[in-house]
Amino acid sequence: MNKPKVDDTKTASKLPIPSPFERVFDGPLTQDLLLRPADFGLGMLPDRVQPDATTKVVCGFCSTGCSLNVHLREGEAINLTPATDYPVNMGMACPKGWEALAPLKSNDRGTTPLLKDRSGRLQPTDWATAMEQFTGRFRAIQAEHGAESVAFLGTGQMPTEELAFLGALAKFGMGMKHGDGNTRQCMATAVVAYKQSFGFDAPPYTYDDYEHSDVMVFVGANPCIAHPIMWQRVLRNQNNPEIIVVDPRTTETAVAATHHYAIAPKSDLTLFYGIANILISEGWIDPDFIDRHVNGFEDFKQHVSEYSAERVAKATGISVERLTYLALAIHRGKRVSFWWTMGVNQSYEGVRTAQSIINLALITGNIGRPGTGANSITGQCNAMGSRLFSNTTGLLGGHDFGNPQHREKVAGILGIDESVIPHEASDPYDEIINKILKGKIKGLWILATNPAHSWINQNFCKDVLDRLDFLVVQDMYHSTETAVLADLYLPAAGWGEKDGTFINSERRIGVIKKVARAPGQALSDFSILQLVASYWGCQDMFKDWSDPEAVFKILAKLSKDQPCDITGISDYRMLDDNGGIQWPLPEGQALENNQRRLFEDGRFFHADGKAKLLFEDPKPMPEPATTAYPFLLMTGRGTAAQWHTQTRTGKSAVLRRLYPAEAYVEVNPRDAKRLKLRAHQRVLVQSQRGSIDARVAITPTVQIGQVFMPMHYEDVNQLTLAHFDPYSHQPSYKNCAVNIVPTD
Ligand SMILES: Nc1nc2c(c(=O)[nH]1)N[C@H]1C(S)=C(S)[C@@H](COP(=O)(O)OP(=O)(O)OC[C@H]3O[C@@H](n4cnc5c(=O)[nH]c(N)nc54)[C@H](O)[C@@H]3O)O[C@H]1N2
Ligand SMILES: Nc1nc2c(c(=O)[nH]1)N[C@H]1C(S)=C(S)[C@@H](COP(=O)(O)OP(=O)(O)OC[C@H]3O[C@@H](n4cnc5c(=O)[nH]c(N)nc54)[C@H](O)[C@@H]3O)O[C@H]1N2
Ligand code: SF4
Ligand SMILES: [Mo]
Repeated sequence: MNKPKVDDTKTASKLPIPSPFERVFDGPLTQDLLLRPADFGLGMLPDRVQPDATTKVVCGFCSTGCSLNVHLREGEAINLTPATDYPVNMGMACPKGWEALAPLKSNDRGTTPLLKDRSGRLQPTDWATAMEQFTGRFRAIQAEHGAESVAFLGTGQMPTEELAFLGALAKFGMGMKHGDGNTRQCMATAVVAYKQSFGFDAPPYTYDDYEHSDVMVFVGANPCIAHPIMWQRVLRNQNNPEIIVVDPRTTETAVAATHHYAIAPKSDLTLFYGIANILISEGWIDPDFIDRHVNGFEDFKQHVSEYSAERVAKATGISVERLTYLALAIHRGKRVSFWWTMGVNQSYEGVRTAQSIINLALITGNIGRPGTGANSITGQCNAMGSRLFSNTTGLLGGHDFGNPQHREKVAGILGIDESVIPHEASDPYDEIINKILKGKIKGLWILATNPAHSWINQNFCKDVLDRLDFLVVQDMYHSTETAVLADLYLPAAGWGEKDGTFINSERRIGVIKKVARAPGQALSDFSILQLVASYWGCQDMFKDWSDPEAVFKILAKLSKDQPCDITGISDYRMLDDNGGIQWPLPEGQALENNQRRLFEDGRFFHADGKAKLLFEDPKPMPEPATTAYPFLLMTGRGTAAQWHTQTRTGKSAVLRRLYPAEAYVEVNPRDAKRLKLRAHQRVLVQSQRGSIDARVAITPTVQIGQVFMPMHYEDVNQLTLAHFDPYSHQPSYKNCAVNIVPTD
């Protein structure tokens, strides 16, 4: 593999160690910081770490949040091993974690900013020109079309400090009203479901719950592939648990489970209403818990009474006996936990489906005790940081833009004029795309996400991005499907090349550190944000946002008195010394237990302290299979070695050996026989929106009439149908109609 181009004058320096964690710019925030080489050096490691030592860093891929021991020589990472003394992974890591350093050394890393020339080619430029262009063009667009005509799209893969900086800079500093992130594609449904049901976006569990349960129900989740180290925690369970997997496909997780419910796609809502009906009619519920802690039971009971076992069996394809068995298993379990992921969230009725799972936990009193919970598994390493602190849908720190007291509090703590805080949440991602289409948004800043690959109905998405007057893309690589569309590309440092914190699935805040130099002139996103602030002229607003740790302390202040209060966490070192810390930890509370779950006192976050049962009738699938498009296409994760759009995992030779190089479509043997398809044969997979090449993989893991494609291959989203949950606006990636045509 080629070595990245590196500017020797900059990488040769071994700077003194000024503070425990990275201090990129320690001088005043002026444009001459461009001349300061600090961001290009090393030596920003915790002061107690010797240059030839080992330091702990949380993994930057999935939300499990494993800790990795990074081994250093002369202050620079040479390899890593999973940490044995971290409460999350206990010495384990999946292939992505083991290979986490490999993607940093790739010859398509951005080493200078790139600006589109008159002929439409991206040409190298310097940071000063890049910043002048960026701020100049965005200001010009705003002057002509109003402040709202520029927007941003962020990510769940940058540290919380950078996300908060981005959201605050864009909205309070640059006057943007709209910004969203890739967590819309991922967690929005869980966020809305929790907010409505519990009064706050609050996944209640701790990973120890995997080990305490005696019944675990996984819905639309494939942790063997997507969260392999969480699955290891399941395997450590000593209670001989029943593991029930609800998934149309016979996934690796379904095979490892004790029971697999291969339901018809998108029949989950009906299934769980049916199960609730059985539980209620059999008296297999917890009336005392309901009475004290839950609102809406009588209406819910009435609603589910219409879901007879026969009706549910017909809709789901699950026999009445097996439905009864599922209810009985939940009833018999002393500690029942429910887990869900994208098979639920990515749906046109995802919020109500997530709530149908939450409702089961509530009516059976399976929440707030070890081994229980209605538990949404998060996706990306910092999806939760983005949920609480990105300043997009919610105001910094889990606050509401619409709440005047919240605006006053945030303005006071940040020392900013309250008038710069918008009174409404941002438009969601799909609306931002619509507004570009309608010409209302003309400038877009995309950071650490790759929508030209990952957004739903890709051709449309690319057409829309093409309409922008100015597209800025900030990414580690200049080669991503989105970066190549940019008018201005900004080279970013990635995980391992900067400091900050991530919040994992069990609300644990963990530290990432700079253990490698970013190539060439690539800067941490944090530094790029400082530059933008400076060139925009709003650097005074961020004078206290001097480095990631300073921002962490500001965010802790903002969290005061919120359910996610972390005022008791003093600094990064405290996080590091304790194996990460779960929110909440208010000031004055001792950290007695580092495996904490929410709702142990039965108090939820609604004003009356009670949770709500929410429900609604299921809707028909918007694009069912037809004669012309006879298969239902599901998409999702392919292997533990592939990460999303593959910009990072695709760079590791080790990982590349662990998955097929070409896109493939999984087809049931009976369908294959009927269509006379051979294994590995080339086919076109066609939907009403696109037609893509793939190879056939014949496997009984998909049901007849259904096919599956991993999302990691570039073209897959050309097929998907852009439709969304009405409450969460999350795309429904896992259901559209396709046809398969052999081409050789
Ligand atoms: N290796 C790897 N790990 C990852 C990621 C990655 O890209 N690669 N990405 C991370 C991220 S951001 C996320 S969000 C998570 C996603 O983690 P998961 O949600 O576990 O992964 P998916 O494969 O997207 O979807 C899970 C399952 O939903 C099923 N499904 C589809 N339709 C339905 C339905 O109607 N009902 C039910 N019950 N199930 C259905 C699919 O068959 C699939 O097996 O993984 C994280 N971990
Ligand atoms: N068909 C289908 N599509 C899907 C899904 C599905 O199940 N099916 N799942 C959806 C889900 S759950 C998700 S989360 C999305 C993910 O979709 P994306 O967010 O588009 O996927 P990634 O490949 O993770 O993109 C992250 C980008 O950020 C860059 N990057 C990484 N670290 C940094 C950093 O520190 N700074 C900067 N500036 N850049 C960085 C990477 O190089 C990469 O280009 O995909 C969604 N798309
Ligand atoms: S399970 Fe997730 S956090 Fe752990 S090593 Fe793998 S990708 Fe990293
Ligand atoms: Mo995700």
